[in-house]
Parts: sequence; C-alpha cells; structure tokens
Amino acid sequence: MDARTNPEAPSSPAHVAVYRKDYRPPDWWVREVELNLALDPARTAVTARLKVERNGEHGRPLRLAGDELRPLAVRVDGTDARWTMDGDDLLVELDTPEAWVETRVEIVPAANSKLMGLYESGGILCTQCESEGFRRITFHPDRPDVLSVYRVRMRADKARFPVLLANGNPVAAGEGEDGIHWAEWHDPFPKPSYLFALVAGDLAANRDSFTTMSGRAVELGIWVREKDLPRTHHAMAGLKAAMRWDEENYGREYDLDRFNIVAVDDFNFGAMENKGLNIFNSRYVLADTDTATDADFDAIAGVVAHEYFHNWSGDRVTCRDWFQLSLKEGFTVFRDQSFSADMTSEAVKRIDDVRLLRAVQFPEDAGPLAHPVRPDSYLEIANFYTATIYNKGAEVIRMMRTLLGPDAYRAGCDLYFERHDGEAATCDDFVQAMEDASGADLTQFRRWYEQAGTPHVRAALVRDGEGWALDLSQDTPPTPGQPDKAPVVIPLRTAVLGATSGRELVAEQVIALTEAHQRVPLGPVAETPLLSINRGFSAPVNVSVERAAGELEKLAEVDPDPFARFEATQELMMRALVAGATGDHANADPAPVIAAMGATLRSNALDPSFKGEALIIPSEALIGDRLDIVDPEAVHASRDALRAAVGAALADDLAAAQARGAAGDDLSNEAKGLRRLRTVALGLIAAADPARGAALAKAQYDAADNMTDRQGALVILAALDGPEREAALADFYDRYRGDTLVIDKWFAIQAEASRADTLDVVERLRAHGDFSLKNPNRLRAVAGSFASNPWVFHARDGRGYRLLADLVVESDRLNPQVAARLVPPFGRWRRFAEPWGSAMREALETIVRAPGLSKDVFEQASKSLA
Ligand code: B3K
Ligand code: ZN
Repeated sequence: MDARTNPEAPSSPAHVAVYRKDYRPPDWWVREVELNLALDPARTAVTARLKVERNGEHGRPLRLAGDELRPLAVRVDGTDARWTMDGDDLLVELDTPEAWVETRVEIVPAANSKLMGLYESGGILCTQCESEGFRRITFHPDRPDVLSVYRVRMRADKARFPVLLANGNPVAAGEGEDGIHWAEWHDPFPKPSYLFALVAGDLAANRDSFTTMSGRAVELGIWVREKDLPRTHHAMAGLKAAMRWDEENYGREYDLDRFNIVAVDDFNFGAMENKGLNIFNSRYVLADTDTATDADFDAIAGVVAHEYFHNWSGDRVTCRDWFQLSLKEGFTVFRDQSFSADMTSEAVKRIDDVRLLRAVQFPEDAGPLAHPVRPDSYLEIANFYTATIYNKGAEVIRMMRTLLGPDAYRAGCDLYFERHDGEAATCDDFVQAMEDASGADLTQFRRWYEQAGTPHVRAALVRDGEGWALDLSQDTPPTPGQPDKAPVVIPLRTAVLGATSGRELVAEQVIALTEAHQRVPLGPVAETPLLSINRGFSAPVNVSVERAAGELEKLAEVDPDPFARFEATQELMMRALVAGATGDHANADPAPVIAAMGATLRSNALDPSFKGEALIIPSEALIGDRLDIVDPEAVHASRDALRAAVGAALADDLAAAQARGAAGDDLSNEAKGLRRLRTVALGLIAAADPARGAALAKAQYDAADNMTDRQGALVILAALDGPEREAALADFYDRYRGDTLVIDKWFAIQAEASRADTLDVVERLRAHGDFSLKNPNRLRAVAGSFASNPWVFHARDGRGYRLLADLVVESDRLNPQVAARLVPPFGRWRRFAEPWGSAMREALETIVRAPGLSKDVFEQASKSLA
C-alpha cells in the first residue's frame, strides 16, 4: 500500500509509507556475509559474497536493497547472474534453494555527507548502518530480521590508515605491495546488517582489560586521535563499571574477546552499538575537567553504558522489524537509567529523567508528530528515533517492573534473553516473557505500546462513610489517527500523610488504575489526609489533584519521597508562573514559592545535588505546555518576574550557595551537587540584580578550575549586558580555539542566551569561519540551540522561524537525518497565539515547498502541518 491510499499519511508520489501490519518474513535468509573492501576515501571497491538460503517454498527472486549503488558485477555460484534493477533494489533470479551471490560496487566515502554507510570524518573512515545504511555500502536485504555471520577483509594505505577495525575478533593481517596493508576480522555471532561496522584511521588506543564473571579476559580499547588519549579515562572507567553492573543486575556477561570503542567528530547522533565495535560521537567519549562539565561526564558514563548494554538488549536479541525499535531502545534506556541512578543519586537521576521526558516526550505526544511506542507506519524510519520510542519506552519497562516487583521483573528479563537469544524479536515477545515468568496478565498493559498520547489522571481524596477514599479517573487525549482511547494500566505509588503532622497515615502502596473511574477505599484516618501520589513518577502521566490551600506547601516541606517533594515545589512554581502568564494576579504571588525555595536552600537534611535540581524554575516551554494558547512574550515575562522576585528575596542564601563550590577535580556527587547549586544560585542572583550577577559571574569565571564553573558563569554572562560579557566570550574562544567540542559550547551558549539581539548573534555565528553545516554537532549547537530558546525562537516578527526553516532546507541537501531533527519545534503552531501560530505554519509551508526535499524532512514537516 502506498501513502496515497492512507488518509493519515502525508502524500507525495515519491514517498511510500511502510506499515507494521504488512510485515512478512524474508523470502531469503543470508547465513554468511564475506566482505572485501579496498578502502580509499575517493573510491572504495566493495565485493560482497552472500550465502543465501530460500525461506520456504516460493519462486520469488532475491531482493537486495541498495541506496545510491550501481552493480558493477553480479554473480551466482561463480557464474554471471540474471538480474534486474527495481528502483534502487537489485533483483537476482535464483534456481537453487541455496547459493553464493556475489556483487561488486564502488562507493565514495569522502562524498558521503549523509554520514550513513561508509564515510570520512577528519581523515578516519567509519561506518554508520542503523537503520538502513548498510545498503549504502553493498547490496543486501538490509532488514533486521536477516542475521548473518560476517567475515570482513579490509585493505588500505598503511600510512594513512594504520589501524583497521571491524566487528568481532581479528583473525589475520598482512602487508602487501606499495604500502598497502590488510586485516581480516570475524564475528562469530549472527547479526543483522545494521550492526555491521568498520573503522580505518590513524588512531591510538587507551587499552585496558576486564575479567568477566566466568573469569574470561576481555581486551578493551578506546580508539581516538593520539592527542585525545588523556581524555578517554572517564569513558573507560564507565565502560568497566557498566560491564560489572550488567553482570550483577541482569546476569549478562560479555561474549567476545574484544570490545572496542572509536570516537569520531562527525556523527548523526550520540553513539552506535555495533557488535564489539561501538562508534561514538566524540562528545560522548572525550572528557577532562578543563573541557567537560559534570553533566558531560555523567552523559558520557550514561551513553557508554547504554551502548554496552545493547550487546544483550539489541545485539544478542535484536528487533524483528523497525516498528519494534523500542524493544531494544526503551529497554536499554531503562537499563542505562538504572545504572546511572546506582552510580550517582537515585532521586536526582529520576528528577533529571523526568525533566527530559516532560521537556521532549510530553510535547511530542501532545503534538502532530505523536506516535505510539510501537508505531504503525512511517515514511522514513530515521524519524522514529524519538523520545517516545526511547524515553516513554523506558517508562513502559519501568512500569512493568513496578507492577511485577523487582524479582519477577528480573525473572522475566532472564526468560526473555534465554528464549530469544540469537533471534529477532518483538515488543510483544518481551511482554510475553514478563507474563510467563510472573504469572501476571498484561493484556491491558499492552495498550501502552499501542496508544499514543499522555494519559491525564485526576485524583481527589473524598469522604467514604466513616473513612476516606481516593477517587481516580483517567483519560488520554486524541492523537493523529487515534481519536478514541481506552483506559491503560497506570501504576501510582501513593501514600497518605497527615495534613497537620506530616506523619504517614496510610503506608505507601502501588495502586493500579485500570478503569476510566476508580474508587480506592482508604479507611478511617486520624487527621485530615494529604495525598502524595505518583511518587517517583511511577507512571508517565499528567496528574491533577484537587487540593486545599496550603497542601502543596506542606508536601514540599515534609513528603519523605524526594521526588514528590520536588514535584510539590515545582507545582507551586508552576501555579505562580501560569498565573503570571495569564494575568491572574491573585495566584501570581511569589511568596509561597519563595518560602519553599528558602526552606530547601537552608535545609541541612537535603544534599546539594537535590537542592540544585529543586531550585530550577520550570522552563518557558514547560509553562507553555500548561496553557491552552501560548503567548511567548507573556510566558517569558512571567518567568523573569518570578526569578527576579526569588533572587531578591533569597539574596543572602543564594549568595552563600554561590560562594561555596568545590575543587574542580573532585567528581564526587557532593562536589558535583555543590557546583550545580552554585550556578543555579548565580542565575537567580543575576535575575534580581544584573550588575551584581555580572560581577559574581566574572569572578566565578576567572577563578574557575573546571569547565562546570566556567561554563556556568559564561552562560549567565552571555545573557547579560556589559563589558564582562564580551570579554568572557572572547576569552573562552581564545582559550579553546581549535578544540571542537568546547567551541561547540561557545556556539551553543550564545544561541541559547535569552536576549533581544540573539537572532543577530545567530546570523553572525552562521557566518563564522568555524561554523559548518556538515558537522552535526556544530549545526545543532547553533540551530538546535536557538530553536530551543523560546523567547528568541518565537520572535514576534517571525524571523526566528524563517531562520530555522532556512537552516532546515539548506542542511537537508547535505544530511537529511540531521535536518529532519530540527523540524519538531514548529509542530506546536496550533497552540500559539497570533501572530506566532500563522508565522510558524508559514515557515513549515516554506519547508514543504522546497524543491528536492528529502523524505526525512518531508515527513516531519508535512505531518507537522496536518
Ligand atoms: N541505536 C543507535 C541509534 C541509531 C539511530 C539511527 N538513525 C544508538 C542508540 O540508541 O544506542
Ligand atoms: Zn540505544
């Protein structure tokens, strides 16, 4: 079926939608792959030998996908084949149930600006194959349910490419004539083509080793340019910690003799879990305290762990088709979240994860690009590496663990790995394993995979005879293609406290809300009850609680669940912010917020990292999400006013927090928390008193012995006026000139500054000699940053929209995947007041009309308009 016959899919004759319901097993298996590559950036010859086997009884030809490939030779069992082209696909006629099919193509890595397939980054040749990049290297079925054993032989100039890596283990190497050398690698584990990888370059390794739980030694290598070796230690420590953690928590042992990580500067996203040869965006590998913030350090540990965990959740058990993407991504995100929580602070990690979910996934789920965790159709799968697949997918796994308990969850995971090892599985297989291991019935729970949209729960404590009860209801708003929703299973960690004493009156329990309306009897209690619900954010839902005056204040003070206390403080802030943005003066009074924040700041019981999180005032985007119609100027003014009021009222406490800090090389949670709190305090001081803020920020910048303090101060200075601003930005640039990752920060900090002239600055940054549309990190540092800076992006004259539309169209010609990821900020145009809404729509229309638009950008822009 093509897009034109589906009323929900955008139609363009060139773009054909793919449907989950159309899945069919492959006509041909590929049992073995032998690749031979003569590597050269200007022209690489690729010969592939595929050992194919007919699947069942049929007479259909072998269909091999290609993308920008031309077959130079096609042979079957050593003789010329009968073949034709069908669009980009190569069709080969086969008479026997098994055959060796050989193809030869030539590709040009140096001209590959899409960074999919085999490409060049800073003189290194590397690959990226997920989802459909392997077909840009050679003809192949290139679907995740076709698993093969790979043998890869690479040849290259030894001086330029002294290191040759591929998946698995090295089995042979040698030198040929004219400075050419070669290496052969073999990966014994059958894998889908999206996990294929090779790297050739002038690289040095930080080498280490790890002894697995059964006593096997694994050689570890993190491969970078020689000068970057000193910045690889944190990634190596994180890798070893992740390997141990997966053994201890999931019983998963590493399976090959080698595990290699390579860092490259040009990469479409964070990193890639290729079997035994992970390839990383260098920003998720390289760190030292002079160039990376605490947040960068944490992100590196998290991403290294994530990719490592994929070795089981993704590589050993992979996805049957791309609609099942969350099978590996949601599960692996949940695993990396749990790892990071164990390594740092559970409460603060949960707050961070929920912050991200609300900032990115909730808006996605409430907008035109909403899709289920297991989507039903797509034009371009690259557009579905979303917060819904990853982060909501992780919440779905977390909810199963909450409902079943940790032991049954672990038994379910064990069963899943045992049952599907070496296979391509589905999301349903995962749920089935959970059911079979626990005896629970998850029939209704499966709706989390089917329905898009964030459920809304309403909760109230009501009188119930002699005692009390909890009244709950749920509904999920309509999303594109899904007008009516059924109730889902919502696990709510709930307790009841005393409204006066703060004591626990009803112990915490997990209430499973399964009906549209449900009443839960709580029995009699000794004093007026106070509801603490969705503790730890046990379900990814919006909750509205009917509350009496003073309840949020009390919860912010006494709730023993740290997440719930954080939530109460945030809700107090949100009430004032929304009131401020809508002219509701009575509720805009900052006094309750000031009292709660002051108590948090002064508390001896709370640790600094929690304080740092709890004192962050909700973003303009989050405030907008609470409004039916968004006026970005009113939102900005409301937030500024609250920040200024808090900064003035708590000036002394904030100054004390700002003055503290910690030694730059101390990466303990305590030290990281003190630094975080310090810069959050600085921001509030500057909001109330810009001159004082500038002086303190300059002092913090000048005295900084670590990037966290230095960047923190620069972010504040960049939003202020005065000589300190220009001086610090110039100093930062000079100090780190040529250090790509830090110069990305320099671009991003300016594009994120909440200032009236930021769009002028962005224009200048775009013309800067260091700017390049070809490098995804740099493009995101400019375009992604100003697009997530609401007051700047939503300039009243529509200039921010035109600028982003322009960057989308321009970058689309080079790299459609990265361009398409810049489109979602336009998607909420229906929610914006005039003149903004119309101007956003016009910008989307400009994009859709651009000649030669990629399928990637077309899908995102046309769906955003629908
Ligand atoms: N699996 C990769 C993402 C691939 C994105 C392809 N467009 C990284 C990860 O999630 O671990
Ligand atoms: Zn992943």
